[in-house]
Amino acid sequence: MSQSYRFSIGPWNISEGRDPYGPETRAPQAMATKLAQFKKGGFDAVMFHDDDVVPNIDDKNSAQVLKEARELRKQAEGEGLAIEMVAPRLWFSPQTIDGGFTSNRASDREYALKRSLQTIDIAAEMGTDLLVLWLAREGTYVRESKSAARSLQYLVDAVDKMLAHSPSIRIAIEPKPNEPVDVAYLPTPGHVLAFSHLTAAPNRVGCVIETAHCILAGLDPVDEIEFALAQNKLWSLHLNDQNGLKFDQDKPFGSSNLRTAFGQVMAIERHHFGAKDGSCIAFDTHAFRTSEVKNGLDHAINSRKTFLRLLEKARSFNQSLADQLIAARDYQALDQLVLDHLLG
Ligand code: GLO
Ligand code: MG
Repeated sequence: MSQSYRFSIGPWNISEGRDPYGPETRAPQAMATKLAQFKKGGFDAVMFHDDDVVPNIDDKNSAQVLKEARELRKQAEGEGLAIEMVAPRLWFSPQTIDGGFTSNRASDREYALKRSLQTIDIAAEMGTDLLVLWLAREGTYVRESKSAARSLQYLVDAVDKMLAHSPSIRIAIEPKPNEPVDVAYLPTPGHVLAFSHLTAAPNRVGCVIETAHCILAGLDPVDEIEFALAQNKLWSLHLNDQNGLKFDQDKPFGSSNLRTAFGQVMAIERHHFGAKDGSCIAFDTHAFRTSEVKNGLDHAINSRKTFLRLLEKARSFNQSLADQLIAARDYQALDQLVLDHLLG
């Protein structure tokens, strides 16, 4: 029987259209309105930032934070949605303008750790063992401002404290080479997986791979996905697309690089991504600035549709013919076999 996949989505994926050069183009939607759209759109689970769960999180005490987490869990489950993961949104606060874990100020580093430990408590309250760390500001704008070796040690120390805080938490780090920082400390899946082996529990440190982030690093997302899957270290996926080395575009899956999207689906299917542990496929995509509120989730719905169509293509691909062409080293014919299959 064919494997079925679980799809997830974040409330931030219904966004207001703001960019660095202009304000919002759509009115903000309430969490309840967003959750109500997700199941209908074909999604099984939700990803949350800690401050999606608890707005103004820094103004609230621990009991209040956990109470709001329980309430939102109930609300999501009431809509038929599981909670995939929780992530500390460290890049918004005034204490992390120089990075959190790698900031040059000890008080900022303490803040980042405290918030991450609290996010682990939120995750437990919401019934997930997956903490995602997108290390948005852990890097530099000025090379001489920090040391890479010292920053690496700061990151190991922080992750070790998170692992010690909960014996069951799994930490999935989402690498991205740049934006918002000029140069990030864990820019690629290779860096993340090497990093995992420096921590106290390498079996509980893995990665999230996002298509666009691989392209921004000049890497092929297909190979990056397979690299992590081969090591059982891919615990979530952010499928989207990106047109070359520009600003982070979060375009719908397959919309710029259809053949690479096919390759990603082939890798996912070949390695049975999520079959054992229920890992989700998320579409970390955004509406175009011109989209109206009523079409504000179409980018993700369309991404899922494209994924499912490419899944049919992956399942109907003539692999035995491909294998014969590979054995004969007739890569020209193999290339055309893929194109004909996609076009056919
Ligand atoms: C931005 C990231 C971001 C994360 C999300 C989860 O480039 O892709 O969307 O995936 O905040 O931590
Ligand atoms: Mg992402």
